[in-house]
Amino acid sequence: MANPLYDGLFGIHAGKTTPFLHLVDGQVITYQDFLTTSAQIANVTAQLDLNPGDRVAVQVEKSHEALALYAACAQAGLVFLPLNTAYTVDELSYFIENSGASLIVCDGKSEAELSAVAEELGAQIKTLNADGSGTLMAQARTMPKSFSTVERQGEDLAAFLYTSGTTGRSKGAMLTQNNLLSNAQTLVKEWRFNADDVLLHALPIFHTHGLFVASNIMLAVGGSMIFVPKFDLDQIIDWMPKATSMMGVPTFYTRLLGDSRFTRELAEHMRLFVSGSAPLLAETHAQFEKRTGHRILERYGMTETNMNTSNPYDGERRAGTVGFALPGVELKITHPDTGETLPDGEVGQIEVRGPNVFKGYWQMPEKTAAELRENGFFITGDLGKIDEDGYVHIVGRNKDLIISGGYNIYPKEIELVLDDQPGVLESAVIGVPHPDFGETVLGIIVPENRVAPDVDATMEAVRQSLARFKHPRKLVILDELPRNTMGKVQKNILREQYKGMFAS
Ligand code: MCA
Ligand code: AMP
Repeated sequence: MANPLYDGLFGIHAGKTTPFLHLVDGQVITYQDFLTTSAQIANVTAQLDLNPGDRVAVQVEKSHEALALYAACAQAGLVFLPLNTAYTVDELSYFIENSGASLIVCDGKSEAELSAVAEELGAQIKTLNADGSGTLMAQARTMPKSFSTVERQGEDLAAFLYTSGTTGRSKGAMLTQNNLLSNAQTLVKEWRFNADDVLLHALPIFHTHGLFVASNIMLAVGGSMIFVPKFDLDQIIDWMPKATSMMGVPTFYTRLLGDSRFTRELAEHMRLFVSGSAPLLAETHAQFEKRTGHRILERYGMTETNMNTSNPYDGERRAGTVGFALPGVELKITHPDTGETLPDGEVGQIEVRGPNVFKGYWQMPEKTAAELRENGFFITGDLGKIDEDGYVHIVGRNKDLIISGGYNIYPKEIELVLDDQPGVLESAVIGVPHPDFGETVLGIIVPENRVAPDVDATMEAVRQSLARFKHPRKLVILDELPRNTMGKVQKNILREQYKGMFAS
């Protein structure tokens, strides 16, 4: 094949006039419309002199043109680098510089600030707004409607997704064409998707879940998606009768359960509800079944690996577990110190190997070597066990990570900002239970000389540098942090102490 990812997900639909995207304003984008737009965008990248392997950093609202930009990158052999729309200019500058992006595509609202960054780093810049306006599409519309697909191999890079680290520096996870394509094809089979499926798509398209799981699956199978710009209960409830399936983070399901319009009748015709990105409480699973008669199918994945495990489509979907390793994926539980495989039932670190596992972190060989073993097993940083029936349970994390509403937050990144503020001696950031987001961020600061620092000014500094979803929902002042004999901050004690802070 000339370009496995493009051919396997997009090229196969050439000439099809069946719907691909149903937009909430009633517009329908057929497969051929979509491919025409993506070919026109690919022609723009050629005119900008981009070469295969160049990175395209994209921070735009969800739209059909934004998805077509992903297809265009695949067709032109470019590396697609989607970025959370909540990121601040500080955060973006790092990603753009670290990836060496040749082209930045951003919303018109960010153009002025990002132009300065682009100029400094020698990148070109185009705009794409939520309604499709902006300089990218203005140029694309003048371009030929077909593009000669650039030849690529399965091992060539298709995307970078940045994932933060325990040191506070984000790492660019390099995903190959094969990583993405093989996982989508596996999931199509496992979850029984077919061309008649209509997926209710309310996830953002800048992360694995909304882009490489939801969108790639529907592309692989030739189905359609109801493309909702963001999770909005009214729109979800309005559109659900037209869908067959939905994918979401646990917050989607708890919010639906909190709305009396979400009834058994509304969900009756649905074929499948999938949950992932964060733990689904067994209680939510049970409530959902009671309300709708459907058992949510929970699966487990990571940016670096796409999807690793899934509960069975047929067979028992066991609450509180993430099911079994997907076909082609090997999963083992190992001792965190020795790396030896542990017997079933024992808790250890989860390691995975398979065609889904990424190639490494961009320009970070030491970090790659620390997490991706030479034998191909990736150390996930999640702690788990395999029960007597083979179901995988995630029981904790061997990494300092908070997952809020499906977004990952690395405390170190916030602590670095807090520690820098006047009057702050040191800080600890922890995740505590939250009824809507699952977990939320709590910041604990220790003042210098026991004089309380200016909390408002400290929060303002956080706002300047970090995306909203990372902001501590509260800052608590403590005289000192609990430490063990080695001097390490005992976050478990703090988590226990503050666990009720946001309880419902
Ligand atoms: C928005 N806000 C958040 C979050 N989202 N705060 C904490 N955690 C969040 N997740 C803030 C906003 O800045 C705003 O602040 C307020 O909350 C409301 O914003 P709004 O845009 O209205 O958002 P929302 O409706 O509250 O959003 C919640 C959400 C959204 C729908 C759950 O976060 C979402 O779509 N999450 C999905 C994330 C996802 O796709 N994760 C997959 C990653 P203020 O209150 O000040 O106005 S991929 C992954 O994890 C792996 C690979 C996997 O296995 O899938
Ligand atoms: P990310 O960095 O966005 O790739 O997030 C990956 C992390 O999300 C995993 O390492 C897990 O800690 C977590 N995760 C994903 N799916 C699940 C799930 N179903 N249950 C519990 N944790 C999950």
